[in-house]
Amino acid sequence: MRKPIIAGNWKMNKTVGEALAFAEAVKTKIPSKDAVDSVIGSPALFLHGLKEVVKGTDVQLSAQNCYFENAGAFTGENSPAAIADLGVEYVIIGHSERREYFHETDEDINKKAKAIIANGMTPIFCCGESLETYEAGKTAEWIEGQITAGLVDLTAEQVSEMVIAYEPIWAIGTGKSADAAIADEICGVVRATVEKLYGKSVADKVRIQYGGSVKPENIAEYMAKENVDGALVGGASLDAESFLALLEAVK
Ligand code: G2H
Repeated sequence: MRKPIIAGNWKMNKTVGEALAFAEAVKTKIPSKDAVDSVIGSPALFLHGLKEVVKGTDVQLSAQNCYFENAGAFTGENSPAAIADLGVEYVIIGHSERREYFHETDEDINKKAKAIIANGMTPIFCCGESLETYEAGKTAEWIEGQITAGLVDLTAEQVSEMVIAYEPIWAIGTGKSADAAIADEICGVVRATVEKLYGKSVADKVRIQYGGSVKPENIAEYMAKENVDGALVGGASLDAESFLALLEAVK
């Protein structure tokens, strides 16, 4: 049995005050960690303060990116070692917005995955296809390519502990979600790719999220699918009541 994992991805939203107020509002209301992993994916700026607020509760934290070196002359970047030192559990990598606007490559994402794991955190590794690729019927080969390139040189054990998020780019923030059958099919492609690379026991263990316009009203349809173990949620994770409703729907 794979434990569900719901991760909010706040993207570049909120002020420190708003972030801390959100954490105060949800910290005692979230379901037990035994039932579901509840993760807030916050801008790096707020992680220190957030950790202070949620310490001792079942709220877990994620960064939305990091660099692949732990220290050095890399102006403006965030060190995975420093993020881990805060007690942060996850880092989102390879989100389509990072790939598109910040030109991140599969190779960069692979280096980040290794650095995150080396620092004892869990990567939430994103993959997903454009509308053009989807309409050309090339989604499966695209996803297989992103996963194969992104996981280079990772061990079976490391991959089995990872979270992989499938986010079709055409469903992100558009209000146009891929329906649950499509999400299940492509999350199945993710699992099959992991099986091809690492074997069945790793594929059975790795957790796969669907992301793209997930909200409290539709999350149950996705979670009912065999290959969907959780959700990476943007817009609907920004409001505390909505975040709690997402978690309530899956616990
Ligand atoms: C996809 C998702 C969160 P939203 O980017 O990663 O955002 O739920 O707003 O589509």
